Amino acid sequence: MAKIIGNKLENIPWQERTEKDSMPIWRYSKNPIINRNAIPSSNSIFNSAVIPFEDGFAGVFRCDSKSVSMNIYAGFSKDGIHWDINHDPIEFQGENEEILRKEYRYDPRVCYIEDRYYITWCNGYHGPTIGMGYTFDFKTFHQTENAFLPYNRNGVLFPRKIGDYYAMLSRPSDTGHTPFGDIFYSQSKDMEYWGHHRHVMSTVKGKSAWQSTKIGPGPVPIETDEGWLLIYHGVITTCNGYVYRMGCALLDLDEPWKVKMRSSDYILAPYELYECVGDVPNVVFPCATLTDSETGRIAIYYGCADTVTSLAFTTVDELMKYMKENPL
Ligand code: BMA
Repeated sequence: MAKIIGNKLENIPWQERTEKDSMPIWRYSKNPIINRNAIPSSNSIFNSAVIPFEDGFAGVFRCDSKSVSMNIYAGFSKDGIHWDINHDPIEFQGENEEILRKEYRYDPRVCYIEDRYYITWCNGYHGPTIGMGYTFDFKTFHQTENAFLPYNRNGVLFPRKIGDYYAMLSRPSDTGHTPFGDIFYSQSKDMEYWGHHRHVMSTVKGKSAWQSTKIGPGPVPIETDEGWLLIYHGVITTCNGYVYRMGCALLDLDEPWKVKMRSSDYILAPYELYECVGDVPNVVFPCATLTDSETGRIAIYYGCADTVTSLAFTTVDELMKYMKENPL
């Protein structure tokens, strides 16, 4: 039995699996938990990140507006299911006007490291790159330098230093809808300059075609005594466009660019109507998890069809067993 290394979270949102649920991940019965019009200006709210905060939860949400511009908004919840999202986007403070200039912001991740909540997102700076900032209270937000040159998406921090370095996964890309993409690992002494890049994993043709076009890291990796559990998205190109599914892998604890296990079968795919129908059909896109080290429970937050936000559940044992039974 693998153990999650981390905090207990007694109030983790949770629902037991039912007899109907045959996959390693099962959906919350009242999905979606956030509808497209949850704030007055929004066209869609999806691909968003949550984290334990005070006696409840906080989050950073991707809300695309009715003019279809992409921005990120703070939100709060007592139970992780019902959310109050601010009606105004996050305004960052910072040293550098050049960096604060906003083109677009989307697909945020939130990671608590040492004393603060770091936010990474896909940031428009002459094309997409990884924007970075932090907050202590989800009220005042500070923006720091972009982590990489354009073009890059899906910057996901590890929740602690590994060796002497802070660590981040990302997926180098292009300016458009990127028909390629592998996951890479980068290291930093100071959270500003990133280097010592390592390749982590590639797409798979043939045998595991759901991840044949591109793959990208999803939520902040979950530390276990057997390795870092990584939930990621995998994409195939079909005659009707891209289809986004979810997979999982186990990365080495000390050298996370080394993949110890990876499942050949996906762990979640667009089956339900709210995952198949929306602004971009057939997309499930995970950006955050909550975990409870006591029970091994994992709650996954994921965007559906680029329109709404949903919740699904699993445990560390389910995912480990699935990877062992369906190895790549
Ligand atoms: C990716 C990103 C995601 C989105 C996905 C499917 O390139 O833009 O935000 O969910 O495409 O449209």
